[in-house]
Amino acid sequence: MSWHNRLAGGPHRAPPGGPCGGPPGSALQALLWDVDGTLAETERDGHRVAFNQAFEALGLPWRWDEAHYGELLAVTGGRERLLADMAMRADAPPTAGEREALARELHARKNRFYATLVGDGAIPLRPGVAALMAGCRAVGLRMAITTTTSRANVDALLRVHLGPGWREAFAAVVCGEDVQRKKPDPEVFQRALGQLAIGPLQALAIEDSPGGLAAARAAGVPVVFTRSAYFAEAPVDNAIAIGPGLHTRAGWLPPPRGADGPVTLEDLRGWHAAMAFVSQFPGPAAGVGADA
Ligand code: XBP
Ligand code: MG
Repeated sequence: MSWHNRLAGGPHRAPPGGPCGGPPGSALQALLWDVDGTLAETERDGHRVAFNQAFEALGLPWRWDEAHYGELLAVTGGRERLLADMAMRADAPPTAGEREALARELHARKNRFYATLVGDGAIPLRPGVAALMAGCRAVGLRMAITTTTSRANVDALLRVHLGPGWREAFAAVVCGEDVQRKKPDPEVFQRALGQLAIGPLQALAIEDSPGGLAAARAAGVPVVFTRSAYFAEAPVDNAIAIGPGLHTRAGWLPPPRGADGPVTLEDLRGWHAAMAFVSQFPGPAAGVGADA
């Protein structure tokens, strides 16, 4: 049975007990933010556009339309995505070495175009994101970035929307260059948990893609799934809550209590506390973090 079905069914509501209703040690201590698709719709309107600019700059006839890019998102990592696409093209360089070199050049150029694009403010934060971040900061709940993209790309996006001091808002920032294996491998989450010195059940990941969800779950971290444009219809299982975006409580499963309005930290705490009593999530002792 899927997560949201279990929770929507009601029998697994958290009984009174430890902090937040869960067993001792499982109270929410940090929010782990994905970037692409979660903080902003950067894939369709940012990375894809910039990849096409890079193709054009190198005189290549290749262009990725929205539908094809959606298929390519099954491959995480921009350079890896280029290699996956080349593997299917008759007009790609014949040797692996040449394809590697071309992918590196294209990826570097793509990132420069991407930085210009987001630096111009062309891609806003998704509605509800800034308010939820502010809510976390107001009560001192720690936040981290857990992403497959590069630190430079995160910086380009967040300095526009949160200011040049954006880094101070996050207790940890773990990016693509910090890991050996990108999502859906759990490494990015394991590193973030280590830096925060917490166990996986003390964290909550906000993700928009099945790959990101799988990565978090493989690290034992519960996930709130905020659907992005590319994953509006994707089958999602094993998230503690699934909804259309953080800007509204409408359409979320399980439904948050209270009147309509944006998703709040209290809503996240409610989902997180209820999670502790669903059997898919073992007790805190099973975690991989510092207190495991
Ligand atoms: C994001 C990615 C990245 C971006 C492009 O996944 O898979 O590859 O598409 O960025 P997530 P780079 O949102 O799960 O972190 O070109 O820097 O890889
Ligand atoms: Mg994402």
